[in-house]
Amino acid sequence: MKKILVTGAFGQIGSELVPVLQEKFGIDNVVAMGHQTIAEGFDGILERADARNKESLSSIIKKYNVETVYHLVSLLSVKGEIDPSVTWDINMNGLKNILDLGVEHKLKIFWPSSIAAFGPSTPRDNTPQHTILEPTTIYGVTKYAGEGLCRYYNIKYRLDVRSVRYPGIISWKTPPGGGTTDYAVAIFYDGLKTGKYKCFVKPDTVLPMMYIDDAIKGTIDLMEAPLENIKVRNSYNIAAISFEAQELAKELKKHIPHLVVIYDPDKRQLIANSWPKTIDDSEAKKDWGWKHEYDLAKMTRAMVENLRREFGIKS
Ligand code: VAH
Repeated sequence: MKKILVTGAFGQIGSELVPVLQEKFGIDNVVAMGHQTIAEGFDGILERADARNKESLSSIIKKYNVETVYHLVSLLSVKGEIDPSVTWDINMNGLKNILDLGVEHKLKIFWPSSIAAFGPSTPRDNTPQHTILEPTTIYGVTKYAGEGLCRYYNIKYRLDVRSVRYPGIISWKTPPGGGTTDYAVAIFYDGLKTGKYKCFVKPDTVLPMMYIDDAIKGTIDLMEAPLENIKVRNSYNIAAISFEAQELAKELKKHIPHLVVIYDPDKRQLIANSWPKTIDDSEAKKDWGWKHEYDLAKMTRAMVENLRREFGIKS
């Protein structure tokens, strides 16, 4: 059987996508590629490579007769601002390598964009699928540019590359990383471990969010949709739950009554202010049946239950 390659396999999305793909397609049919981050005790086919090295990618694709690639390698919004040239190199040259190899080997490719592709001039409520995209982070610029590159490769070479604009993803397997939306992960980690959390955005900050299980199911559903159903070739809007930071804190307090949240906005507030509050995902619903299952209460319950088990904390 031809194999699936997941690059960025040990990041927030990859750490949860790989086990689901292994379960669905068999552990011997999924190749997990990491670079600097490799999960200890990982069970499966493992390759270490830099997505900026096209030769390394090519040899992996040929070695395993890869047919499908989930290309997840990316520096996120906050870490991406440290050195924009490195962010452009990793996010864009890594993507172009995969697209070029996709044409060469007739691959089917998934690549995540983000609501970070939008900017302060984008309508922030019920953000349309087709609208103004003027991102103000280098991460957002690479997502906007990457969307254009994916659509170009589909038009020019008929490459079957598919994409969604992930909102903030809330998950528990990996600790909060370099993202602006990661306050919504850190509040669970710190809240459960210490009973306190210092939030880096204002209490009334609204951002579109999604529980990881919805993101993973939606990603695989998109990849399994019939080719003729895919009408959007830059990147589909998908949405689940939008809430204020203080609404999340209030929901979490139902599980941790003694939780104390202090709000101390920092420069990440400026990034959050540039992103939408709610997203119109009607085209994804119409074209390939996208729908989410986790609302705020169900997501909060799942995060608390999984992290209590992970940390060995009694309820
Ligand atoms: C970030 N978690 O905060 C990412 C995401 C929509 C934001 O792309 O940078």
